[in-house]
Amino acid sequence: MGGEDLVNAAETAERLRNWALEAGFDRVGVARLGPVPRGGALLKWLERGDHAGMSYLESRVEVRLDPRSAFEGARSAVCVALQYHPVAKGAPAGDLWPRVARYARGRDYHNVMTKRLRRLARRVREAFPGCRTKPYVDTGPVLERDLAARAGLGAVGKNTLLLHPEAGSYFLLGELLTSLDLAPDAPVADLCGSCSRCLEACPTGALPAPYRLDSRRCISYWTIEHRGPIPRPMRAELGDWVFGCDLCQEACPVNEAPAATAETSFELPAERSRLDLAALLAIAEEDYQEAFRGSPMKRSRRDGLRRNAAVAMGNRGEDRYVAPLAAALADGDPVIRSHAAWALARIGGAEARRALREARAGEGDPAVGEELERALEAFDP
Ligand code: B12
Ligand code: SF4
Ligand code: SF4
Repeated sequence: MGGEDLVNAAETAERLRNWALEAGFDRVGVARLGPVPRGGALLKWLERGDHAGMSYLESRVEVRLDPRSAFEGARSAVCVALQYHPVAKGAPAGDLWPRVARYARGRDYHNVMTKRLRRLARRVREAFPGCRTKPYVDTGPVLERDLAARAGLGAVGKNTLLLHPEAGSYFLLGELLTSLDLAPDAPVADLCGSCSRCLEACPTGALPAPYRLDSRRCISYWTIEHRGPIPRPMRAELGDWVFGCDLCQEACPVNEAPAATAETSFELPAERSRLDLAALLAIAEEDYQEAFRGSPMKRSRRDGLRRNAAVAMGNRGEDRYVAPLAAALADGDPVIRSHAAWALARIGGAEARRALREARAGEGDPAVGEELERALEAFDP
């Protein structure tokens, strides 16, 4: 690039940065597209099977390794961050909401951020006719943290999340890929140093080494991404998390005073906050659609959330959950019946045992029958 081009690249980047802030993002950075410096880490991650059942991550690996191949002429990215930490200090009340990841309590960030990125893209194309743009929020074959790190939005932490020295890690990422030449921002220096608090705080060993997350052990993976029954040995490890997990962020010193979101749509809506574990376990399709309209929790689907509620109740081990779990032994969904049986055995007591015995007598599904047998063995080993 000649001197004049460099000035243009810097001026254009500055305009786009301002427009991204005007579109409603908290922070913005610019990266020049090119091969991912630690691309080998992605290949190793996939080879080891650390992506668990998320087979979509195996596709378009060449774009993940070099986002220039996203489209013909792709050159730069405007990376954006939006905070989601709730304004209110402390966990929300109830037995359900403190165990729903903070990012997921309000409106779906994909919708909020994609809308804003599209608005930004229109503005860019109007100002630079012929320019090509592509917005992504989780939706594309892009290593978003790597790209955002290159754009100076933070440093990758040992928990694999992007950390910002002042804003912590409770923020979401998106990017607008463009064919424009933009002057890049400088990266942020490492923030972890000798700290390893997140590795110690992860209750399931899903962070077996710095910068490596094993999805096969991650609560976030099982509660959000996994469909169908949860393998029995994993159930006890999920604790009472119903959707996602924030433990490796809660442990992180950069989150000691995290920047709160100005985005009111990320707050837990009052009507949804009335739901508790028992109500979620029994929620009917119509009520589910009403309660979770526009929520990212829909990713788990109704059956996934109900399954997770049963596991959480079992792991909380409180007698008050015996009645709702006993009722779930008659549910139409065999996965719910199986997980309710497991949870009742975990809580124990005469009532739980009676409910399991009754259910075993009338159970027609062999897989659920086996779960009921196993559950009863916990009482009569
Ligand atoms: C698949 C996925 C998951 C999976 C796997 C997570 C993972 N760590 O990869 C599961 C379901 C477990 C998950 C969980 C969560 N996720 Co998620 N997830 C994704 C997704 C779609 C792809 C990630 C991916 O490609 N992973 C592949 C691996 C190989 O990438 P990587 O771990 O980043 O590896 C790179 C670096 O670690 C680095 N590296 C390797 N070695 C070394 C060494 C050093 C020294 C350094 C500096 C770097 C380094 O190089 C690698 C290659 O670039 C992204 C969106 C996207 N398209 O990027 C969101 C994304 C990463 N998730 C996000 C969030 C919010 C979460 C949760 C917090 C949600 C929750 N509360 O439950 C948890 C956090 C768990 C965690 N500790 O990461 C945000 C993160 C925002 C941020 N501040 O970092 C993203 C970016 C979504 C978004 N658009 O905002 N997620
Ligand atoms: S999200 Fe939870 S389970 Fe997953 S790595 Fe972090 S602390 Fe471990
Ligand atoms: S807890 Fe410590 S090691 Fe882990 S990401 Fe935060 S600063 Fe890094």
